[in-house]
Amino acid sequence: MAKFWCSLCIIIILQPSNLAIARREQVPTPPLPVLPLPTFSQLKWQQRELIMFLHFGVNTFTDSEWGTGKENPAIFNPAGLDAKQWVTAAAEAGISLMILTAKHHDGFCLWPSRYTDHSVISSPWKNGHGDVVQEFVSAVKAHGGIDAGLYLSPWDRHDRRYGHDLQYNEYYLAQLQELLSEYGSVKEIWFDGAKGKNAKNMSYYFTDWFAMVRELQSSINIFSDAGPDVRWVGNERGFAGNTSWSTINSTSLSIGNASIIDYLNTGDPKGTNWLPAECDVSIRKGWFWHKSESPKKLSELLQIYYNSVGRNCVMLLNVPPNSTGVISETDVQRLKQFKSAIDTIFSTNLAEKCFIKASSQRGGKGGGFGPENVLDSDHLWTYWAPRDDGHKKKHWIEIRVQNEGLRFNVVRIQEAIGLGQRIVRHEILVDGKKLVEGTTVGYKRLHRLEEVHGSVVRIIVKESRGLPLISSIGLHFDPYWNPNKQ
Ligand code: FUL
Repeated sequence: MAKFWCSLCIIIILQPSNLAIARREQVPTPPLPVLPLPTFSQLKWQQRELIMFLHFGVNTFTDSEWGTGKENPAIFNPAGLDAKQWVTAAAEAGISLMILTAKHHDGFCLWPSRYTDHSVISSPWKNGHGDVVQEFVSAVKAHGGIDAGLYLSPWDRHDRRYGHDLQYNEYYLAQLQELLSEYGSVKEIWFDGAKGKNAKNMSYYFTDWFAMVRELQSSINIFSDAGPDVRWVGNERGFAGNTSWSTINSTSLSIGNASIIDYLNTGDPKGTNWLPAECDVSIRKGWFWHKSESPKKLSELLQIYYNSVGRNCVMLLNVPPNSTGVISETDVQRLKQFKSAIDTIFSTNLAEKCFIKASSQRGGKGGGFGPENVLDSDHLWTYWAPRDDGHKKKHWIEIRVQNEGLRFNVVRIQEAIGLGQRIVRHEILVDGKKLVEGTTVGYKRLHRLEEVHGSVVRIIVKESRGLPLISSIGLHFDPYWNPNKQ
């Protein structure tokens, strides 16, 4: 009998915690990912949205774009070089990563490399004691919140080792080691596939280069036409494809191959590699500063933004320092306008004051995957997930305003890409009328429309890889957009 009472006591004591465990087992879990997934560094990169490119070197002083390699280092003398001013301009534009051309095709090195005299050492700037890369990384570090990236051109028109596979690859690797071990943390390295038609034959040992980069920098992203972390978008206008997958098959890619530009531009829903595209474009016509050029109009920059960031990519905007060594005031002003325009458009989300409803939700009400998640400030890890009912293909989410209607001309949709890029096709209906037939969404999709007045906006996912997971939705008004004037 004593045994019986004892067992009963134990059962009574254990029961509440058993219950708690049982209850916890009922909390809906996140769905399985759809592979491939981004790495931690690729996710960070994607969230930057805007990166600054800085083309600077001997071309800045010769009014040219591709130096011959025969430039006399004596021409390099940016008497007022002020890397802090570059960083301030970037910070004011909301940019968190800046990439400097440490060496362009002309072979002139902006740092005092041990392996060549064709560098700042032989220039009159600071009597040959200057180091632009050092000034750049120090300014970035001093500012805080901004990261440094470097561009090291594989094609080198100056160095005599170019064209001799072993010697040049060793030279290039030696320079990579200098740049990636002596200047602190580097978050992106740019391997440019460009090479002139009559350039010497040369095989680059990319496998060795990439392995060395990974060894020296733990959280770096490697850019080249073909990745391995970030791919080229296939043009220098800053435009991603209307369909834009972060996934692609790396085995179909190679560096400097003109026949793959369309594939690079759109990516591949069947791709087994996560390799998102970066859209490089210059604020001016040229990549280097030229006295005769001026920055693009605000409307052009905004169009590029919509076609890059708004198409699941990152915009890499080149802002070239001038021959004094600073970013020209015209460009600084244009960057400020650009930032202020983006803030004006996106700081108000008209959907926030609306009711939100969805076709279904994973785990039911209170399960953590409701449609209200698309209106919070997290654009990655809180999301709406529909119920997994196997056969049902069309999932939708709806924004509804009760009294006065909505007036907007931009729809923003974001997927929870941490669990894979999924949406293949979607539609947007306003008050029952179809206004958009779209394809991919990805990290961010922006649709610019003619001004819309309405009260019910429904986003229908027509096709997706697995369940669609939407992390954010915005309805915005862009006062700079005039569809009839573009
Ligand atoms: C190209 C280069 O040839 C241009 O000069 C510039 O650096 C651009 C970003 O990449 O391939």
